[in-house]
This record gives sequence, structure tokens and C-alpha cells, in this order.
Amino acid sequence: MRLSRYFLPVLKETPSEAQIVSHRYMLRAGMIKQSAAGIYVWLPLGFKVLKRIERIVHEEQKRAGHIPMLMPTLQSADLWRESGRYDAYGDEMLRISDRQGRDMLYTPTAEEMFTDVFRSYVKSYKDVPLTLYQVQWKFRDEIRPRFGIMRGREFYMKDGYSFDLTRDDAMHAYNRHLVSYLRTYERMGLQAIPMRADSGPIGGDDTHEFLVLAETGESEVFYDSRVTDIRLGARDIDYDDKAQCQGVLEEFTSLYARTDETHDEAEFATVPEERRRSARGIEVGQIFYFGTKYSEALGATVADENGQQVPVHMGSYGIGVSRLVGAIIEASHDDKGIIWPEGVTPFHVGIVNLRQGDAGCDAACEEIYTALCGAGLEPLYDDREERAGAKFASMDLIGLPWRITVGPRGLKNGVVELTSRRTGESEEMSAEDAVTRVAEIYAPHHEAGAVEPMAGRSFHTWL
Ligand code: 5CA
Repeated sequence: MRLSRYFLPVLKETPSEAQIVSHRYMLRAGMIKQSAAGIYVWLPLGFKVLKRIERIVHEEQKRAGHIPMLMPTLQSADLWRESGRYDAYGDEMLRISDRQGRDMLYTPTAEEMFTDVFRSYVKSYKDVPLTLYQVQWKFRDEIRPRFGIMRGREFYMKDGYSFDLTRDDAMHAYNRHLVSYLRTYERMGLQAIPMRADSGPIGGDDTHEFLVLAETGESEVFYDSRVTDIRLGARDIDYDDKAQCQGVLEEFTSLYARTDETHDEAEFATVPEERRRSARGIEVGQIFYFGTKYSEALGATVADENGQQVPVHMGSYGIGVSRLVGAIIEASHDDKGIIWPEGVTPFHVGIVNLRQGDAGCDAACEEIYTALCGAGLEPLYDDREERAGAKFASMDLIGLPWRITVGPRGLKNGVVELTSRRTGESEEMSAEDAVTRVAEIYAPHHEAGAVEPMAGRSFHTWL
């Protein structure tokens, strides 16, 4: 993309309404624009990051064997009356009536809808286990929408629902989700710690929230500092292997880590004092096992091996896709702007032409641009007639992890400059070497997503 042809409405002033850094930078970098309280326009740059995050979520869900589909956002109240949640959900549910006076609602979550699909088609134990999911807009009429997209009223969520014959199988679905979530967040350059939590209006006994530690987080958390040393890394996971998934869950959840809702002072006191931490965190996902709560209410049963009708055991699993955009910025920025992790960056590398209009510089930039595109990368080429200082400031603000700077002085010596946004370190090298280096940096990220059924790169191959 050439910046002269893009739409990147960068702001010079710091917007006064933004209280936390991610909100400030998202507004300044031209990623979002507020439309109403807790409702945002996703401008091109923000939309791109949102889609990068969504893609990783899809890839990891697919890898774990889960099946994507899509539910309507407007749903009939009748279905929610069956579960009892139409009345129980309270003011967070946006209720609408259509021209016939029928009660409708904008989906705040989708347990009922998925359970209804299941009960309509699945009749036998042979058709489970089954995990269906979607990435879809949700609406919750939050009392205090704040921090930009972090606590929005409209937000983008991945929500998955598992259906199993037995509790034991359902616990495997729960464990499998936990493992797939760890991988999902790590690919985004985040550490999200699973913590024992409270289930709220979704219900159920077993639930973990995934928290990214950040001073601006809304949740208060308590943990053993050793949990921050554990990584999933590149280990091979067989998602059908019950023992392996259970083992990973134990590894990640044996140490003390809880949100304030389930915090237990007495148990916390058994953690050696020097390892006890209390901090704040951003909740970027939550998984629930709730047994037969919805399947019994809605009559989602299957015939077991003896022909007996039994309600299925269920769980639901959420990832805050739009909230992740903010969480990643909270975890990765400096005083000049955002620093995108390679896994989610909107463009892989910026090209800054220090002397636009100079034949040599223009030609070198064009060559680098073409070579990067040829290597399957997406560069953002700042080809505007602007001062070098202004170009650098915009690049730093929007936070691309790598920058190639092309100027007349370097070109005389046959070199350009490759700069890391994170460290600020620059290295001179030939234009060819810079392209090769950037391609090498991104190779593992391409591979991570290159599982067989979605090896291609177009939108449709996510699904
Ligand atoms: N049905 C279950 C799991 S699919 C569910 O709704 N879970 S949830 O309520 O925990 O939401 C899932 C995730 O969505 C949360 O972990 C959080 O990251 C995100 N989320 C929830 N409310 C908001 C909000 N108001 N703004 C932005 N993200 C939100």
C-alpha cells in the first residue's frame, strides 16, 4: 500500500476523552472513530488489525478441530424465554421490537442459538463430540462503556460451544479450548494467564478467564509470580490427545492465579511471600463448562448407546477479538506510539522515502516495494511529499515493527537502513538484504498459520 493512496487519518493532538494509552493511540493512529457511546467505526488501519487477530483466532480454532459458522445478530426473544434468560439477563440486553410488535434482542452471547441449532439436527451420540463457533458482533448495554473498544457496548467476539455425551468428554473440550487459547494469544505476542474466575450470567462451575497483565486492566488479580514463566511455545499438540491437553491445563493452572471474584486469602498465603503478586489485568477470553444447564432447558438431547435420551454436556468459550486490539497496545507501546508484535501488525514493514521526487530514491523504493510484495509481504510505503521527521513520527505512531529508510546519502554507498521499532536499532545493508531479512523475520508467522486446509492466504481459506 502506498500511503498517498491510503486512508490514514492520523491526529496530531492527543484526544482529551481518552484515559488510557491504547484508546489514545487508536484514535491518534486513525484506527477507530467513536460513533456513539461504546460504539466505534473501524477505520482502515484498525479494521486491518482486527482482521489479523480474527484470522489467528480462526486458524487456531480450526487447528483444534472446531467448526466455524455464523448466527444472526438479531434474535427472537422466544428462544431466550425458553432458557429463562430473557428476563434474567437484565438491562445489559438490548431489547427491540419489530413492526409486528414481536420481541427481539441483539445477541449479547449465543448459548441459546447454538443449542437450538444442535437440537434441530443432532439426534445421536454418534454425532458428538461437536464444537461449533462463530466470530460475530455482540451488543451489551454496558452501564459504563469506557477505554475505547476495550469495554464497548458493541464488540467483536469469538464464541464457541461444545456438545458432548459425557462430563468427561466435555472436560476434554474445555481443556482443548484452554490449550488452543494459549497458542492463540502467544501468536499475537501476548502472555494471557488462565485464572480461576466466576461464571456470571453464563452460569456453570468450571471457568477460567485469560488475563493480560496491565496497569490499566479492569480486573484485580492475584497470582504466584511463577505462572508468568510458563510458555506453550512451539511444542506439538495433538488436540485429540486427552492426556496431553489435561497435562497442559494442569501445567498452566496448578499455581495460584485468580481474579478477585474467586480470590482466597488463606490459600494465597500458602504461596511463598516473595512470589505473591497482586496486579491488574485485561480479560481477553473466558471458558466455561456448564454441564446440562442449557441442554436441559432447551431439550438438547441425544440417544446414547442404549437408545436412552440424555441431555448433552456443554461448554462455551469466548475470545474478545476487538478488545484484543486494545490489550495488545496496552502490552506493547512506548511514548512514541504503538509497537505491533509481528503476528498482528497491519503492515509488515514501512518504507520511508527521505527524498520523494529524487529519481534514485523513488526507483529504489519502488524496487523494494515490489520485492517485498513478491515475498508475500504487505509493505506500507510512505511516498508523501513530507519532511523526514513527520514521516518518522507517523511510522512510530502506527507502530509497524520494521522500517526500511531510503535516502540519497545511503544510496550513494549502496545501502538502505533497516530499523526495529521495538529496539530502535538500525542497521545499514543493501536493499536486497533488507528485503531478505524482513522476509526471514516473518517466515515463522506465515508457517504458524499454514496448516493444511488453510494454507492459502485469502479470507476464505480461514474457514
Ligand atoms: N458465551 C460466553 C463465552 S462464548 C461469553 O459471552 N463469555 S464472556 O462474557 O466472558 O465474553 C467473552 C469475552 O468477550 C470476554 O472475555 C472479553 O474479552 C470480551 N468482552 C466481554 N464484554 C466486552 C465488552 N463490553 N467490550 C469488549 N469486549 C468484551
